[in-house]
Amino acid sequence: MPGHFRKPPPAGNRLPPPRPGAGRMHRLSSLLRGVPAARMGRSAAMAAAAAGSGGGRRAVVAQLLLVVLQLAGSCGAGTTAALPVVINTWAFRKATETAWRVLQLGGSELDAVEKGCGQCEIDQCDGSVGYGGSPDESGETTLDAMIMDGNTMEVGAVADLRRVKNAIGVARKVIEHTKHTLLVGESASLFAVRMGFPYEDLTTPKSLSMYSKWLNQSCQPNYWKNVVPDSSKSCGPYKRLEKAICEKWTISLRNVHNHDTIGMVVIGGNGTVASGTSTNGGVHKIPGRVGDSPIAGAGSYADSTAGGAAATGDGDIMMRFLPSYQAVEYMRMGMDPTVACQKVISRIQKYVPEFFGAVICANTTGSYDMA
Ligand code: SD4
Repeated sequence: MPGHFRKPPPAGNRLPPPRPGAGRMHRLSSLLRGVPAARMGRSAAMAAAAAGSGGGRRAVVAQLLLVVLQLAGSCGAGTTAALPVVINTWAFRKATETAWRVLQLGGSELDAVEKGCGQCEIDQCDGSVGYGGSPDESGETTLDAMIMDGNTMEVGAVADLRRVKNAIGVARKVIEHTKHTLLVGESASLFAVRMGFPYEDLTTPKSLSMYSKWLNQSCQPNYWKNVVPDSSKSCGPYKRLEKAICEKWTISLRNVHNHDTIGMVVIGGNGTVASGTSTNGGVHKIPGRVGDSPIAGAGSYADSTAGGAAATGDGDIMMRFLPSYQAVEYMRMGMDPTVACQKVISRIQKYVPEFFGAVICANTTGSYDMA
């Protein structure tokens, strides 16, 4: 709870204390829906999209950045293009290049996704990936990540991972060394330590200052509803309000400024698909909250017989619709990535018109797009 900064885990689960101190790009293409790239004044690696068509509803216009690396050929929305392809959400170009390099050096598609997203964990991409970002209500940074092999349909994922930086690396170990799919919380951290990952503090001066600022502004905004004291005015601890007010779908705190999960899809030269995500979730989330990113079919999905997709945005909403799974299924039915992505977003908008989020889609021929 607010005010109880970094409460230690229950003794039974407690981990040892943190260790002290502990191709060249042949074609870089930008995608754009609605606005010519030349007018954007951004790097050619980036694209901006007007997210949300909304059919007459107020469109949520957001800058969504997408980076693509592709071997050759004419790239772009709905076109058939050359393989391999590395595509990821947002302007995390270093992550894209890292994944690309892995492929060039003969690594697998899964290796490329792991190292590409891992690069963002190191770089703390936009503060929304890796350590030192999105402190929860107790001030702690926790991580969600997943990785999926589109050949075997194996998934490895971790959620609410604490005190371990390389979340997608741990997710990969879930595939390699367990028969499970998703490990969570303190137990995921114990697993990570067993797998040889260092145990480190994920707090930084920046995350501490975000946390103090939030406490000083009466814990606003937060994710509570139907509680006393009134969560729109004061900090907790909260109790449930006996007579809950029936609320409609509400837009959560996330918008373009405070969420930038990396979601990556890699299509190898032979059409093998792998995908993954990594994030530190939502700022000031309630401890224990897990978003869409580590959930197969929500955060990302890969199927070498159809394609891959990954999502970024308001995970509390997105995970209810399994957008990545749905996009891949649309591509399996023969829809091109443009239509697949758009249909997924439209379906969510039917229920939550002001929802903020995006999906990237790529099929096994190397066509890609986003909505
Ligand atoms: C989540 N989808 O945890 C993630 C956060 C995010 O861009 O920012 N996505 O809800």
